Formats: sequence, structure tokens, C-alpha cells
Amino acid sequence: MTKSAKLRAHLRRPGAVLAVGAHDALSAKLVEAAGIPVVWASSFTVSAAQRAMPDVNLLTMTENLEVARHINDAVSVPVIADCDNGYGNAINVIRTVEEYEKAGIAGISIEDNVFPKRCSLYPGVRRELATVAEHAGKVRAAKRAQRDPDFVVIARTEALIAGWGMPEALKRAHAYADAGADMILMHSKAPTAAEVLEFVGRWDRDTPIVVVPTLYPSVRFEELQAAGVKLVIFANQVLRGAVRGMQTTLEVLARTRHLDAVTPHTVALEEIYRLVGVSEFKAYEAEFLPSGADQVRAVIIAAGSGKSLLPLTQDRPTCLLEIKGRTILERQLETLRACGIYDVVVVRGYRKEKLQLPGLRYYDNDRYDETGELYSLFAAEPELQGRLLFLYADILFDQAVLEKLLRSKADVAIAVDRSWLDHRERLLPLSKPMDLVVTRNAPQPHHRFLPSEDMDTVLRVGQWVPPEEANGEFIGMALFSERGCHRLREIWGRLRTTSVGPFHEADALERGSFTDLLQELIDQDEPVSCVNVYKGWLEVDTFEDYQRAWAEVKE
Ligand code: SPV
Ligand code: MG
Repeated sequence: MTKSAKLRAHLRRPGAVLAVGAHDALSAKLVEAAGIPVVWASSFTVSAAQRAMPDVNLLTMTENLEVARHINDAVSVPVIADCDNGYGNAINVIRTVEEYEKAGIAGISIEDNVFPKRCSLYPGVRRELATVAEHAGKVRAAKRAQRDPDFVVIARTEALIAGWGMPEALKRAHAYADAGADMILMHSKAPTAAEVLEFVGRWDRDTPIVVVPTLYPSVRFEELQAAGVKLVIFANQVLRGAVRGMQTTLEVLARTRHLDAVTPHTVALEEIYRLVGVSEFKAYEAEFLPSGADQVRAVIIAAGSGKSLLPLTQDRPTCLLEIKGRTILERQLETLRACGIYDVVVVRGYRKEKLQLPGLRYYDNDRYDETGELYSLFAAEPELQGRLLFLYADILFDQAVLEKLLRSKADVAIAVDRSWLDHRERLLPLSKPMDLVVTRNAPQPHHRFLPSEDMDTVLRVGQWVPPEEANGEFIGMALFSERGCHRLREIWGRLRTTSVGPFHEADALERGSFTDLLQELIDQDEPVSCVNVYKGWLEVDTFEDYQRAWAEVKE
């Protein structure tokens, strides 16, 4: 349905229609979001907001048109453009109609001010009106020029504004209706609605009436509607509200020079992101930009309380433990960046206020104490798109390990340390739980082998895998393709509504580990590939680990 047809449909319904003035694309979006059915592209607010100029025909037709186009493109509701006096004579009106129609504007208003016009609201300015014949000619020209039968031409008279009296106002309204106007806008500067209500009472034609009650704001929409007014325009209140908001914000900013102080006066950044469609933009990026290693986003799960490392982690999460001058997280970031990964999301929880490194994006799991890694991972659900690297926050790893994982073409791939096979006997019985893995084609223990790029598939993963059956250790690093990520979200979405009771090794989905989700993927016939690595990583989970990290890590 065209926007002009939408406008006509509104006007056909019983009762009055409300239009609200916008001065740019964003304000128009807000008007639409507020449920207002029609946007008014006001000359008063457009000249004020776009050029900080008075509303006296200083902006050209094309300047106004450009703004009207931006407004119209930003919304799906119909837009009526205020075209002043049509920017010249009847010939200029013809071009105006052609251009505005082409831009998809649903209707225009043209007023009987001479060129250059003076805004109807300004007190004490000279007022001259075009002759009745001249303006009626413009109305006829506009109606002749329109191609779209639904395009609406509003003829506006300034007779009451110029103080020429009710008889002149009625005469002009009749003449413009006779010239074919779809609607008559009767403007008034009287301090109450009495004047326009008198006009409406004396109006004896079918041509519907439009009013702009800026100067008689005590009147209610319902009152105008009851009197038979068809379209009510609240022309400039949105701009005035915005100016009030900007002035308040600036006053506080100038006085305090402190950004926190203006927070109560501003919307959150996220609100602007939402209004301009950042999530749609991101979805397009994920769908249409080529994905290579440089397109990988890393999600680091750093919410846990690090109890096993107390008292070292009394005042900070594990990833902020320092090893020879740099924290685990800083070392991770360095390796990520060396591999071209700059898009890094961190899920915080325990001592989240300590995690403030710049250049990262943060999500919080404030329920870190009662929930598991999966819950933390999905705290960052909007980020689980495109190629995704999953990372535990307490591991240190060699660049080569990450590079090998990044070469994987699988939808879901995890890095598995095969050195486990050689140390298994020595480690038994296990002194702490380990994320163990059983794969389909494991190498033989104690044999030399080249950890090939050929992928093996994971059959079982988790801490309950019997050590004597395990043939590798999951190092806490996984890579998902765009499709793999999609499957991840899909499975989680389903589980969230259906899962009751234990979830693999966890007593409930909420407390599930990442390995529980890997096992779920496997059980759902989603292959989890195994990328073989041989040592080249460390985890910092216990005090002994931490000591070992100190011993191993270079200055
Ligand atoms: C506008 O909004 O630009 C109008 C209405 O034309 S008024 O400002 O009252 O003239
Ligand atoms: Mg105007």
C-alpha cells in the first residue's frame, strides 16, 4: 500500500487524525514509535533544526525536500510535507508536487502567503497574502500536476493570521475548495480555539478541515474532533522538547564537567543503537561480509568466582591474576590480537568492577554464584553470531595452538591436547577434575605422531569421562562457524524452554558447563571436530597451576 493510500485510509475513517511535526529522520522515527499515524514535515522545525534559521522561505525547495525525504525514508507512516507557499508561483508549485510525489511524500500543504513568507507564529512581522486568484491557481496547478490519485493537496489560508477577518477566511477557503483542494488548513493565532471552532461551525462544504493549534494549546484533540475537524497537527512540540532536553544536558555538562552527572538527563547509548538499527547492521555484516580469521569474535567467559585460587582471587577474578607483570587476560588478548582477533567480548561476574580493560565489550552474569559457564556464555547471546572463538578466562596458550584451531573449517571444533595420552598413567588417580575427551580416531599413546590438520570427531567430553577411556584433554578453546553458532543458539533456545532436571553432568541446565553443551551437540548429531594439539597451553585453576605458570611464562 502506498503511503498516500495509507493517508487516505486514515482520513476516510470517522473522527479526527493526529499528525505530529518532525524535523529530521530520528525525530520522525520517534513520532512513529509513539504511535502517531501521520508525520508532519514542518517548515518551522526543519528551518530551525537543520539550519538554525527563521521560517521565512530561506531554505530552498530542494533543501526542504531533502529533509522531507530523510523523514519519509525513516518511517512507514505517511508524511505530509509543509511546502510553505510552494516556493514561488503556480509553476514552482507544479515542480514541487512532482518532486515531493517522486520522493514518496503522501501529501503537501501550500499556504497563501506571498513569497517570501513569514512564519505564521512570529508576532509583529509584516504580513502580505497572495490574491485569492493567485493561490487558487496554485491549488489547481498542484492538483493537475499530481500523478498519484491518492496524493493529498492541502490548501492553507493565512487570512485569520494576517488579521483579515472571518469573512475573508471563509471566502478563501471556498475558493481553494472550488479549485480542487483535498483539505483546507485554517490557521489561527487566536489565544483560544473559539476562532477556528467558529470557522468550522460556518463551514458548509465537504472539504475536510485541518488545524494547527500551536497558539491555542488549551484545546483538546477530542474537542476539535467533536467539532468536525479532520486533521489536527501538533507541529513543533517535539523540537521544543528536544531543545529543552539539550539545554538541560548542556547546563549540567557545562556546570559539572562530569559525564556521570548528565546520565539522568540522557537516554542510554543502547537506545540510540536501537533507534538507528545497529543490530540489523550487525546481522547484515555477519550474513554478507566474507568471513576469515580476521572476522572471528572471541567470547571469554570470566564470570566465575575462582574459589580454588583463594586467597589470590579475594579481590579479583582469576583472569586478572598477574604472571610476571601481565595478567592472564592481557596475555590472552595479546595472543588473540597476534592472530588478528580484535573483536573481544568478556562475560564478567565475580568482582566485575575490576574488569574494565578498554577496547573490550562486556556482558554481565550477576548470578555467577548459582549458575554455570553456559549461563554466562548466553549472557552474551547477542554476540553469538558469525565465526566465534570460545575461550575460558583462566588459560594461557601458545599462538600456534590458536592458529591451528582457527584453520579449522568445521562448524564446531575444539582444541584437544593429545599429550594426555602420554601422561595418563602418571596422572591417575586424578587430583582434580579434568575436561576429558574420547575421540573416534585417537593416536596411539607413547608413539610419536604428527598432530595433523585432519580432523577427528569427539564422541564424549566432560569431567565424568573415565580417565582410562579418555584420549585427550579439552583445553578450553572452541571455534564455531556461523552455522555452528546458529546451531548453538537454536539448541540453547530449545533447551531453555524444555530442559528440566539434570543436564549431562550438571544438576540443571542453568549450572551446565560448556562441555555439557558440547556433549548435547554431539547427542543432537552435530559433529564436534577435534583439533589435535600437543601441549602449548596452561590452565590456572589451582595454586600449583599458578606456580607452574610463573615458572613457565617468559618475562
Ligand atoms: C509549520 O509547522 O511549519 C507550520 C505551522 O507551518 S506554523 O509554524 O504554525 O506556521
Ligand atoms: Mg510552516
